[in-house]
Amino acid sequence: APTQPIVISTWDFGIPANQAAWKILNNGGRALDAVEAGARVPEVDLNNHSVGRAGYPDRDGHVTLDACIMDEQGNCGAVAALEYIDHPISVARLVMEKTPHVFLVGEGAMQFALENGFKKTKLLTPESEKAWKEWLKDAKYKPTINVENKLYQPVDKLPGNKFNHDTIGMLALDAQGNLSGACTTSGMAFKMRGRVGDSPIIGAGLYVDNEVGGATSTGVGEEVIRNVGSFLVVELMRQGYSPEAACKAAVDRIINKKPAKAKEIQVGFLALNKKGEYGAYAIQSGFSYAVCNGQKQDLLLKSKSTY
Ligand code: SD4
Repeated sequence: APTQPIVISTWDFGIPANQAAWKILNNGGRALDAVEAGARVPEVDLNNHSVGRAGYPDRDGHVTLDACIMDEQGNCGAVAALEYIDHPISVARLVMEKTPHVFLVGEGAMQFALENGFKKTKLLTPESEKAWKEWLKDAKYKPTINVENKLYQPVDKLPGNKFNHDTIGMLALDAQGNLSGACTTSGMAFKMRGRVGDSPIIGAGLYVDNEVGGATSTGVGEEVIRNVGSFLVVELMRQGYSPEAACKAAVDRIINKKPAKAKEIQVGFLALNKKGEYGAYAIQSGFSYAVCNGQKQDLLLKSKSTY
């Protein structure tokens, strides 16, 4: 039976991303095409320092990108530590569609992208370089929790927000009733060279099961990986949890294992089920998400949180 399409994504920069996805969904297009098109928006937004081009570099100054994508048949593709390519989500999709593999990393991922027509592009912008050099001055290498809604401000107007690490995770349901998801990030700002977070890891940063729903995450990836967060959220929805209740249970899992540490970090989950119901939950306040459907294309909601 035909369903009402919907697309949801993490953070305020999810609004323009959703709108790109919506153009496809609203024309009867496939959720997979929608999430790819949506994720490509922040990937080239030079004001966004946590996804794609202009993302903050690692602590040695290299911008390294992580992304994954998953479709309604359970196919998936991922790239991690990809350098010099500004649409990692599209490379991830090609890994899914054109190789026998799921996950390419580093040099090999870049080589695959170049062989498939992607152009080598400098991803470090003067602004991001400046933020990195600022950070180097008294680098404590301690990521702090997000300060919401500051991502569109120039770096030098972001005191205390230089370690921001926010990812776009997007989930869509199309008119055929099929679900897909995408997740793309430059990872934790000023991370160690070679560090990979949850975002490109199927089951951690993203998971989609077309019978049940999809989930994605943002925040400190290490905690999400340890708890296989997005898979957990989907499995809880399978057991009958609402999207929000499933996200909360996954957050509780993280908090209960390490209560002291959890007070200092942010993790947020976002979920969409097969009926088009959605919800989110985060450790800390300040996690927002964007919802776009036939009624409204630029809705921004605040997630509930424990702290
Ligand atoms: C990561 N979760 O690399 C990703 C990016 C991030 O808020 O930090 N998102 O850990």
